[in-house]
Amino acid sequence: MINRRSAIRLAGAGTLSAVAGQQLVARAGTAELPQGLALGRGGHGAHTGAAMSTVRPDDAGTRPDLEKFTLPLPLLRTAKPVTTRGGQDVYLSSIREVTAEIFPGHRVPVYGYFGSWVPPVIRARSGRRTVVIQRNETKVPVSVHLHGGVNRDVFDGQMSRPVTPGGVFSYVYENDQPAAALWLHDHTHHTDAENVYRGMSSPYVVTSPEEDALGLPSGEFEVPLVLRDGDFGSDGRLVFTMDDTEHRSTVLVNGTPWPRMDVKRRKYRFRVINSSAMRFFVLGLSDGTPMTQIGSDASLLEAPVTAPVVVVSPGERADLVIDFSQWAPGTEVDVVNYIGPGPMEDVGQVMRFRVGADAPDDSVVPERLTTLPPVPAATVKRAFTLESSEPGVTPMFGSINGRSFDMGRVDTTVRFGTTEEWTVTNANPTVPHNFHCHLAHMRVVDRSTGPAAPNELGLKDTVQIFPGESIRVRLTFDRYRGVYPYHCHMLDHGAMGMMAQLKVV
Ligand SMILES: [Cu+2]
Repeated sequence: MINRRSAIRLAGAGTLSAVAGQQLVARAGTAELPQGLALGRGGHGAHTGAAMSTVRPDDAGTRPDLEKFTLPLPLLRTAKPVTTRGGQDVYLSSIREVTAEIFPGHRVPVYGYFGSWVPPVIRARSGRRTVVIQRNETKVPVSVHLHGGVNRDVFDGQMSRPVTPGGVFSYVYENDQPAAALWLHDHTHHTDAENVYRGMSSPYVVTSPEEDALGLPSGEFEVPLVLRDGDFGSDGRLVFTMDDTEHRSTVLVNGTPWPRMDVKRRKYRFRVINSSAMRFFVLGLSDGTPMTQIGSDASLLEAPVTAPVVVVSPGERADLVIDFSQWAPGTEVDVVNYIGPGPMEDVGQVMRFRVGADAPDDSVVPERLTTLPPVPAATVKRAFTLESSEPGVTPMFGSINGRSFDMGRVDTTVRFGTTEEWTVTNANPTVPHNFHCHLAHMRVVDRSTGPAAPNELGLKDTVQIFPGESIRVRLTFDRYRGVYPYHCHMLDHGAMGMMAQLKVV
């Protein structure tokens, strides 16, 4: 059994092979699939393996030739509100089918928030309301979830509240939560895994005066890095095959395969968002230099954590500071990934930094970043077991406590104001999962394999659970009443049924 600890140990040694990666992140997947955009698909009813089966086209995995680290990293622009009056910032986003030149010379169909494959970042302010008017200009139903956001269920972008083609919905986000990098992505019932894969994804950053006062790298030196993988055909189009983790072997950052970024010799802050549907990244720098992690999912850490590897599962974020003044001008430093599946010459490479000239740097990383409330005592205990089909087993399925997702069913009723302790177990022998809860942030108590890692002591909304492992988390439900989902954030697993709903009453 490969557990988290051994994965990290292997990763630290740089020896985690594709074979071990395959054991860790397993694959499956056969049967029919609409090629290109999943337009007019539908007809999917129950979450059964048969309904989700797909077949991979013959030319999948034959992506156009590309020399790694030649394309420049796109720097994400900041979204402009259409109005800032009335104490709120209002943004207008069209969700569209657009074309993108992911591989040079090949324009291919994708989806885009703000009508773009590389959409801008919404920058919200803690305590100030944001309204995002999403216009669905695609031919499929959509639902936009603010991952990590604490919002009323009507604005939570859930499966049961789709915006139909041609429809418009105004999502209201109070941002009554700490500074952190959140993530807007599709959450439509049954099709979210494919919709996100095809581009319905964009970063959403909450800032605060308290964070500003820390003096962290900012402005052009604070850079969102949205990571993901993809499987591409010979014409450069994205190929989606349900639950196929093995073949999504092209690594993209900000929508660009294996990009290069020219950096100055100073500190940068990188907001890493793992927007992959299925891929875990075990990130490091090519020469083993440690990175400084200052935040994770939904808050800063109380104190920075310095480590040579950072693990980010789908939906998780890592707020990192790298000081490039420790390398000579002209040095090339790569971000590498120590874990499969897929060929390590591809999935082991993420992006390259090319260190340039000196630049003034008055930024700091304080030893004390924030103060979090103590982990509360719990009065209710629950246990959840996550399980999916093992690789190659059909029909494919996903379940929580033995039940596949049913949108009409409330699985867990929670009393408003209560703190609960949940023990979440991954029952699979080889397949990793993670666990994401809407509405309430999690505090990690410990794991069956040992204490919580220092970088998971902040406010979490997504936690890794390796095969055979359990994690204990506490959640306080004192913000809103209503119905919210909790699920594995390996999106294909969620779409296969590893999802359930709680109701706060
Ligand atoms: Cu899973």
